[in-house]
Amino acid sequence: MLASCSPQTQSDQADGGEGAGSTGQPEHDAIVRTVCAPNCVGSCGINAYIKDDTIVKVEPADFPNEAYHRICLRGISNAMQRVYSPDRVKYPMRRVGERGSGEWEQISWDEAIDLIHENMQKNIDEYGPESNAFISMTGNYGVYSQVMSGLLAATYDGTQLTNFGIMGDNACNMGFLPILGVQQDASCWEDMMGSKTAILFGCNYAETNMQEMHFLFDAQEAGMTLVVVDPRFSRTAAKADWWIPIRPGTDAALVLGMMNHIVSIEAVDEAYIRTYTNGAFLVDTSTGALVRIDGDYAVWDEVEGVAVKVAAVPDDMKPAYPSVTVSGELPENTQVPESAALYGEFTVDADGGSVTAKPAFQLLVESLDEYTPEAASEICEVPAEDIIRLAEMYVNDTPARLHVSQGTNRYWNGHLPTRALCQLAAITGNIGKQHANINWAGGTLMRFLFSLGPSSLSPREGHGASALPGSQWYDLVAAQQPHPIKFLWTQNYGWGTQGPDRNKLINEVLPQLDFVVVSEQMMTPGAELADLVLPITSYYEEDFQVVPAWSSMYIQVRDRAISPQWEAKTDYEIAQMLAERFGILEETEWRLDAKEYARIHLFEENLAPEFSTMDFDELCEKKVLAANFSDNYVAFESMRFATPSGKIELYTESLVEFGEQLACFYEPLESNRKEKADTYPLTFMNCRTVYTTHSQHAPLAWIREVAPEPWLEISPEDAQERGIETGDVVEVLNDRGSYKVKALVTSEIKPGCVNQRQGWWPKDFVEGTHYSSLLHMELNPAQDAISETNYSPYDNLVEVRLA
Ligand SMILES: Nc1nc2c(c(=O)[nH]1)N[C@H]1C(S)=C(S)[C@@H](COP(=O)(O)OP(=O)(O)OC[C@H]3O[C@@H](n4cnc5c(=O)[nH]c(N)nc54)[C@H](O)[C@@H]3O)O[C@H]1N2
Ligand SMILES: Nc1nc2c(c(=O)[nH]1)N[C@H]1C(S)=C(S)[C@@H](COP(=O)(O)OP(=O)(O)OC[C@H]3O[C@@H](n4cnc5c(=O)[nH]c(N)nc54)[C@H](O)[C@@H]3O)O[C@H]1N2
Ligand code: SF4
Ligand SMILES: [Mo]
Repeated sequence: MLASCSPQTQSDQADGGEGAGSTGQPEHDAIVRTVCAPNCVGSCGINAYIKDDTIVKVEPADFPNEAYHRICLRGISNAMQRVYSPDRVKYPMRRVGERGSGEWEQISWDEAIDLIHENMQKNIDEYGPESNAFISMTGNYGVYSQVMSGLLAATYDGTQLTNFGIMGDNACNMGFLPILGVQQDASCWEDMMGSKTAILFGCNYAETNMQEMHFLFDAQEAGMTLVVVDPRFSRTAAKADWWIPIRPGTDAALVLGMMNHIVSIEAVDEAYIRTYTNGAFLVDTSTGALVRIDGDYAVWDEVEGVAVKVAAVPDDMKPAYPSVTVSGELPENTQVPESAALYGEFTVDADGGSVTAKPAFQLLVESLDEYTPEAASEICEVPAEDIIRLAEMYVNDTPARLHVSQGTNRYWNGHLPTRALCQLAAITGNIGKQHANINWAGGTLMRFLFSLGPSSLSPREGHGASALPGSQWYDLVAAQQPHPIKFLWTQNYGWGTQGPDRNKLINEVLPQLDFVVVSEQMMTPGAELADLVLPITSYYEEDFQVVPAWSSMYIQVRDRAISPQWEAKTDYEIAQMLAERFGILEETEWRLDAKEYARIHLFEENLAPEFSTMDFDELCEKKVLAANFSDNYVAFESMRFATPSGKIELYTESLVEFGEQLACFYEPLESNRKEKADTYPLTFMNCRTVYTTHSQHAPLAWIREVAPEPWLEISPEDAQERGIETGDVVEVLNDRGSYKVKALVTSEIKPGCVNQRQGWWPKDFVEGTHYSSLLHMELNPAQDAISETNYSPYDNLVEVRLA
């Protein structure tokens, strides 16, 4: 296929070019602006210096906002070492020995495509098209790589296994959704300058958003106090003004304790609660349902002494996420009167008869009764006086911002901390406020993916995917339910290291699959278990890709810097080859090259005007362009919400049956206070490390120089009890499995939990064991009611002993 956007090479008399050693630059024929984006949040722009079709150097590329001008050791090692690694998948490889035996034969691309076609067609004929299943993950932030499973499933009426739950990033989303009506949002990083206080829950930005850490430093220098809540003295905690160690999985209790204190000192913003939330809405105390009068919501008018109606904001006046655009004045009947009660109990003539009702905020206050700072302290192991100090800091040292991220999200109850934080921000009037707000994720990445509607993702008219929850894929395949699944094709997914319960995967799931295809850059632990492995281009070889960012409001395009290595192809090209083999290329959108597909289906048809109004040609020419959000974007600025009422829903009617109508706390599934802890007393966390993005960089030589091997972080107290010293090989075990690793005894981790940095491969551990064998994938019914159970890799009890 032809290169798409004309390569923006600079012929650079000014800074070097052939033989211009005097500038300090290596000899090069061209500098190509491209993007590094291995799901590390950054999406750094990269200038790749090319000599004889080989990368000789990379450096940060210019950005319209120089605050995003950056690069890191992972990015450099990726360009210089991963691209040229002997472990790249070089050719299509067909398994010849037993699965996993490592015996392969090289085949041609034609043979590979024939094999896929033959297996898919056989399944279509014998079991129906949905027996062919597809899943993509996040290894490449490029849009095509992330949506490829959806595009393929839609083309061949196959099963798309959704990826958000099994990815493990969905719990914070499920904290946001009920109360704010969107899965995630955050003010832009620039908004931090001007904050007086920032409180981070489960965010290790210094390692996982290292590219953004300078925004925190700048704000601190300008007077912001940084507080980090984390069971570990993380790199971010090390830079904080105050580190608050917490028992894993208990942040919701801490936040409920803060709220209890804030209510008791009357520091809530009543006018804000009345106007922007459903706090004044009456709730039928016998059923938990919101009171309706003539179908509208109701509030108690304290001046008139009667219940009055409040209408929901009409759907067309709410922002349609991922867009934030709203128009029109809100109708009078949607406004809550200033005299609406927030407290009390009333008898109300509602639809269906007379009921006893209380304002939702009254119920919220009552729900906090059991979370006095002392009671919360007993749960989360943060001293009560610290909970009080933190609460007072939050309401007094303003503007104060809350950040939540994945550390809290990886427990079975992981949606609850975010829910509680949204509630805390709402009752103190902080949502939608500059330099304040509740901030979770943000940037363009998820917005862009969520703004691709059916027309963007349906390359073949009249055909479509059927979705099954990826969080259940092991069980569904193992049981061949709700229908046979015989073929699995994965892209962009390191499932050999990144998934749960390795023993179940190998013993119960894979045997049910007749044919497994893995599209990969490297021979990963997942690829090793496949029947066919397809060689995929690196970022530097892709001919065209659209790359949003989780960190900024920019979109970038990537085009080819060097020729594809060996026989690598892009996921897009492979899909085109398959369409041709099925004889449908010309009748489907696969006939378009990747750039034209993007122009029409990713941009013109994009559901969010913030993206659809971007000038695609200008984007291709400049390679980086801001999406059309406001400068210094502040999340929820419109103060309209895509919830049923159009307001912040402190009270969620649809979760009454789960007892989660208001933020609450329950112990993690495998809490270190439950009975199981008698046998397996330690919470097993697997946080990220700055040295690798998931499984991608861990094997690279330059990374190995600074992070040569994995280790298990364990506190001196827990180590001493077990006679463990730094360097000892230990066995980490539970009822699902075990693995062996060297111990690192460190006071940087709270007693009662241990941490294994994630991303290492089985071959990095003693005897080829792997921590994924310890991890469960239990479903959570409340999460399934909101969206889809989140994989909770830190919610696993283990014991550690000398091996
Ligand atoms: N270098 C690097 N960067 C990455 C990635 C990578 O693999 N490597 N991965 C990217 C991806 S996909 C993601 S999802 C993000 C995730 O990035 P983060 O959201 O930062 O997630 P984690 O590293 O899982 O955890 C953050 C912190 O939460 C703490 N923590 C653990 N349990 C709890 C708890 O119960 N309460 C609280 N308050 N804190 C807790 C951990 O000790 C850790 O320091 O990082 C992205 N950035
Ligand atoms: N135990 C445990 N498991 C976890 C987590 C955890 O904390 N602990 N974190 C979870 C989280 S938050 C996330 S986001 C996931 C991440 O899970 P993954 O996205 O699976 O993680 P990676 O290791 O980056 O693997 C991606 C693979 O995609 C390949 N790849 C890169 N570019 C392309 C491309 O263009 N096409 C194709 N076909 N392949 C490509 C890479 O070579 C790499 O092997 O892991 C989850 N799993
Ligand atoms: S690995 Fe991440 S931070 Fe490093 S250069 Fe690449 S995108 Fe940037
Ligand atoms: Mo993630």
